[in-house]
Amino acid sequence: MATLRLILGDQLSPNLSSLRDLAAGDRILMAELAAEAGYANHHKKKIAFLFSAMRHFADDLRKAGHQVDYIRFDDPHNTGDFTGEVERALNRHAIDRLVVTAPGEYRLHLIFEDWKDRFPCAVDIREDDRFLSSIDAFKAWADGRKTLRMEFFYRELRRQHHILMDGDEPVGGQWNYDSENRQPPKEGLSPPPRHITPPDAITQDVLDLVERHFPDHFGRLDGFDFATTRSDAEQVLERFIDERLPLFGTYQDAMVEGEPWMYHAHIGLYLNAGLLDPMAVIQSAELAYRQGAAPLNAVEGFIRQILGWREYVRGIYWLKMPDYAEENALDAQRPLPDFYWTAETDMNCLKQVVSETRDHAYAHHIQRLMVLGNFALLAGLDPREVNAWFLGVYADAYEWVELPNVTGMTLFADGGYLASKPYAASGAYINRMSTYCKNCRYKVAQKNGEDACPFNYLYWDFLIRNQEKLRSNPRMGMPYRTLAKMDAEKINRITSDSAAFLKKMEQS
Ligand code: DLZ
Ligand code: SF4
Repeated sequence: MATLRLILGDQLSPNLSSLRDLAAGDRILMAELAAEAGYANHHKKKIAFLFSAMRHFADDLRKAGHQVDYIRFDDPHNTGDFTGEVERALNRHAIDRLVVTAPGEYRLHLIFEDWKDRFPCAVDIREDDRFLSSIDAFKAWADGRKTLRMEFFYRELRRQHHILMDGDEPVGGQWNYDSENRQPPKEGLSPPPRHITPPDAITQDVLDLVERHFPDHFGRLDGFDFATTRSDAEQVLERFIDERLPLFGTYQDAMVEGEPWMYHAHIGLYLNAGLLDPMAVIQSAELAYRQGAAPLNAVEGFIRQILGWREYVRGIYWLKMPDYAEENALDAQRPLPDFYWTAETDMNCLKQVVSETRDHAYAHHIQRLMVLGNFALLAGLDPREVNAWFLGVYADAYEWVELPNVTGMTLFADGGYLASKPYAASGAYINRMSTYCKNCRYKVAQKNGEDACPFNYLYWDFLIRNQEKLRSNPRMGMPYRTLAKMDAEKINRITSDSAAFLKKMEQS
């Protein structure tokens, strides 16, 4: 009798817990599945990336002498979901034990737990220990705290893993250097090109398959240049550390029309699929600082995203599911407007960011949070629809990371559990941090009327609509004091401009 080891599309790591104690005669199962490709409107490039990375990973396992059952998407016997494929594998081989690393999404957690009763063999679901904090450790940290703030969790992990520490003190004397970051884009800013990986024969096959089978999915497939192997992903990382990390911190929030990558690493998709290990990435960045190749504000800011934020949102996800997916604290009900799919809108910031998302299955964090997310928050878009969109369109998105970022951080739909205040902003923020406004049909300096930037009146309309829920938030004191001083006529103009804009948006 042998063990069947199931590996999911985002578990492409040789040190995966389900691959430990691999013995001669064991079978590894990987499958390209309709259910996984179809539970969200996944971007075509995301599907192509995962299928190609899965095929490369399977080839590496075979080269290392392991027996892999790899079920291709167009295999006529492919049942389309994990349960069906495990069932078929159990019928093909003499198996007495199924081993799988815990999935990254709650919907699969429920299905995998169900297997314990369903299948005749033993089912061993192992911890996913590719993270720097376990789910149990996060729960213990969260226990008894009323609100959870990333900054304190991050400091503990810095100490625990001895990252950017001088003895017991943070390097440089501060934990956080964001005061030196977040500069607006400078005139003529020209980030160095990122590393690209031309498609090999495996990727080309997958691109043809995705073109044939997923014509209606969101996004463009042409120009696919993502890494699909560990070694290529490492090259992407190396090139980022050498060329763009030094200015990453300074310009991490800046948005420049026609520059989708800026000084960002574009490694989230590799980390989240298992092609890069978080600790190795963190250590490479720290080494760059120790060798004087990158400044502390950049390195600390970059490491905080991985050691702090990424671990923290995962902890929140597993702490709060399944209820977290239903949260809608601001009772937002408006359907997602079509322009999130088509990019057809006169608001240039949204047009640019949706277009880049469509072309690359990527946008950076401020484009997501302060353009797409900010609009969704101000317009009161339904969190379920906004979550479904973010889950599909980004190559790095899985529910464990997407849901807390959208429901908690972006939409304040958890009522302030994750974020201390809503990230609501008027057009002035987008104008300061981007080059979008100068090419926009709307006037960012205008507050009301036909030509006014919609973010301007929608911002105040949001505060008016939600004052019962938000006024007592200490971090919202300033805008509510300003609102209290507004005369009735001004408030009338805000609400009527907003109503007219939103009505038109719903009708188009
Ligand atoms: C996202 C995704 C897609 C598009 N396709 C597959 C697939 O065909 N086979 C597979 O094993 N995994 C796929 N995935 C990743 C899974 O959806 C992912 O493992 C879960 O969402 C848990 O994070
Ligand atoms: Fe966006 Fe307003 Fe600027 Fe236009 S003017 S790009 S809508 S922020």
